[in-house]
Amino acid sequence: MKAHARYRASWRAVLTLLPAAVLVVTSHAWGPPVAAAASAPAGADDAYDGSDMWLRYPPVEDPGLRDRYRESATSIVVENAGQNPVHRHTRNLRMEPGAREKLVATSLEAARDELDRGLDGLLDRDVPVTERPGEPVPDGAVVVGTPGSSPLVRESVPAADLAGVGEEGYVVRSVTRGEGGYTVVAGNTEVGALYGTYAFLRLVQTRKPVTDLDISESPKIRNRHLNNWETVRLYAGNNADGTGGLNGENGSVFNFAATGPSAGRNLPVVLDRYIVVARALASTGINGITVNLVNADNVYLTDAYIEQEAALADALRPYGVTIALSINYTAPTDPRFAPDTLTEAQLDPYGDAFRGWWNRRARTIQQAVPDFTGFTVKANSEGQPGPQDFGYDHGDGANGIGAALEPLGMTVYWRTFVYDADVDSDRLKRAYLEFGPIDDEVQEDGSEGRVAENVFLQTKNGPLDFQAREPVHPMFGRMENTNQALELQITQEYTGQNTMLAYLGPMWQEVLRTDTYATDEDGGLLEHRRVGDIVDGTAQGHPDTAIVGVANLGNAANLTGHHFSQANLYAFGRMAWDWTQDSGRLADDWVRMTWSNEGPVADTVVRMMTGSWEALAGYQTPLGIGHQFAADVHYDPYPSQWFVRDDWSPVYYNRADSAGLGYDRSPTGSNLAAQYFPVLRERYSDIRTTPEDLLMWFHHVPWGHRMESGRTFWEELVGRYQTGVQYVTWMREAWDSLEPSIGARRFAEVREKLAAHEADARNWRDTCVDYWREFSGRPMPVDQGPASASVVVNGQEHGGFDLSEDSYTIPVPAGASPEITEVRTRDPRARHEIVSQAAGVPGRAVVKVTGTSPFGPLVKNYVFEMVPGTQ
Ligand code: BDP
Repeated sequence: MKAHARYRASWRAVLTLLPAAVLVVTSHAWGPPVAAAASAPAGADDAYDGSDMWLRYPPVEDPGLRDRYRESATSIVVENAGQNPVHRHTRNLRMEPGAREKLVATSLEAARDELDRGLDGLLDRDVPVTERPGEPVPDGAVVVGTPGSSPLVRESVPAADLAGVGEEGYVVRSVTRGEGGYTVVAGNTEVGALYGTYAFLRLVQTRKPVTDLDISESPKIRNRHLNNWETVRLYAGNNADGTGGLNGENGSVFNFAATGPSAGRNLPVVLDRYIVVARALASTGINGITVNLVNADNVYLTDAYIEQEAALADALRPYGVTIALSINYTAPTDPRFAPDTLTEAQLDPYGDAFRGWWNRRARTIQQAVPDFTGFTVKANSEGQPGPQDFGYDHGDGANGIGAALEPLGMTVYWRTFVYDADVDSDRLKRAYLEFGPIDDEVQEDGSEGRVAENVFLQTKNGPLDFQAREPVHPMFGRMENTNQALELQITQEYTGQNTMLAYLGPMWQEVLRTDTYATDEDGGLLEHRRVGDIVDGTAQGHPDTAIVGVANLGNAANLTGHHFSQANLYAFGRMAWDWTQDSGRLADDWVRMTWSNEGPVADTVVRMMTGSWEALAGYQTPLGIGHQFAADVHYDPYPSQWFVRDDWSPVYYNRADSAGLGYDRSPTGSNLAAQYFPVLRERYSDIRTTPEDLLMWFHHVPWGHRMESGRTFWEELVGRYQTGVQYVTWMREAWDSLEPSIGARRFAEVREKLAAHEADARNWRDTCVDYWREFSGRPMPVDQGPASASVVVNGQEHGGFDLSEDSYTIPVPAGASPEITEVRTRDPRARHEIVSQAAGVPGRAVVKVTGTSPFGPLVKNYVFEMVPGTQ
């Protein structure tokens, strides 16, 4: 017992070292940006480019803490690591010349190598790896395996304990033995053990205790997938404009057809970055990826490409990541498959020809990729062909392909992103109007719902299209008889692309925790009915479950374009595993793994992240106004634009007129509200009960409408734009304060982005507010908001400032002093600092006011031009 007691005692010491910030992400009194820490962390590597994502493993800085970790990780024991080689189709699978990464043959090898790399780095010493530790296992060993691979695991973790964590779960446990002890990381499968390994490493990466562990984890959702849109909406390509194209590559993370200097870098050659991606996905529990764009090119179904896909699948397989493909509904007519092609007349989803063709193609794929997941289908959407072109509906089409895949154990992910203008004048109602009746349909056997068991309907979180904030899609919970997959967008198409720092964890948390108020057949409220409960199957008892993220991976050095976009991939993966996790906690983990474990530094970066999405929603699309983006590119504002079709146009969504702003979807308007369950239906139908953040999704809000703050809608609206920008100013300044603690390259890259971010946020504010003003006819609100202040010069108070302005003029009488003698903040909690006084008249003074908003700190830098004049 002695040694173990010693561990415990030392851990008490560790705990006192751990900053309380680990747990208090949301409960801060917002302070000024922290003063830079005295010593740069070991991770502050000036040349580092972000290419290891959150799996970099720089040494634990504190020597005392490092020593204690060393005692808890003296050696790595993975018995029979090579025992179960995963399937490998590609004989000549090989890494690129000069690769840093390497191919492994089993998931236990992946686990062993990750532990080796991770502990060597974190503990700053060579931690020995052994297959056969001898008896007894050394104190401090970390033992990884399954009951099948490892007698030690079998001895250490009772079968009943492991039984509870299922196929992909894990147990991480400290085993006390005599005076010492060791740690066991166990899964029922090798992939489960791999997930447990990452969980163990994460404890060290985030400086948590690793003694007295007793962790049991299993995923809440079975299929945790990415959709890879290759080069579309990709902001992580490695050339200057972010779209790729450098060195013959097209910007995509995976090379199938690179040319020129990169011609030798196509699959089956495996690039380092694929393995980094595989490790990163496994570290969060993502277990599948649809390789190609939803607007699918049939080339991915050709034999030559299948060979390449098989190579990719081979490389990813040890990491528990399977592949799938997006398909085009009319692929059978493509001459590239000659002589095995169909005519259009044969595209009857009930016909043997159609089903047979898809079955043959899928079987061909399965021969090369035995764990191939299935197909993602975008049909009758945005110009893609589908069953409706041939007289059938979505249910017929989905079931036709489903039937072809069923004997192969594969699944169809049929997307519900459809908005046929003939269905309803309100785009947001269309998907449910098309899919709802298919779900309600009574079948010959008396059951309800036509969609087959091996088909998921894959639905975006909101009814429009990945806006920064939307109400949840009304289909969640209302498709009782159909498997539903939730689709989230990780790539930041509408959330700042690769310029704006926007951490989307809080948005997904809001979505997943939204109460749908779903009811049972008798109208009683379901016990579990949040969106997450629907998606994980507990609400309505669906056995198969799925969540899908549209990925942000490209060929940029840091893989995601903006360094902080890595956090979105990370948070998606962790939430896909367990959607109840707190987004602030996940941000904290990611920051510690990626940037720094110094308390104040980590804390500042976490604070920058946690409010960033709410700020973005504020300066882009506040109070529930949807889609004000310039057509197509979806980055800049263009509220006055009418573009090709109504439902792609900002004016269609904003409905600006002299009465007010917003789209009436209450019973007096399109009545989208009626598509929700009764409680939400009522709530959204009434402007007085609609949450303000969703106000303009459901109502045409009068300019003078009284808001909760007491302000008019117009004042509140302008205030939202302003506080959004003020948060970005705070973020930019907070980042500047971290310079001594962050490696030079990444620091500079983020700084440059934050400068552009602030300028673009201002552009959003000014473009939108100027346009709305034409309709509201109301004066600009002055001196409102948490960062409002007035100043006293020469005994006179000057206020009435429009917070959208950059500078203000103060007249100073001849002979009087231009000195600011007092600053009066409107909000008593706000702090101020006179940054500089005017040296004379004319002259310039600067006052910084730091205020507080519900989502974080705000900074307004008032620039005063002192000019000659009378007061
Ligand atoms: C929209 C994108 C478009 C995608 C579409 C989709 O602008 O490029 O193809 O979603 O989800 O957001 O299919």
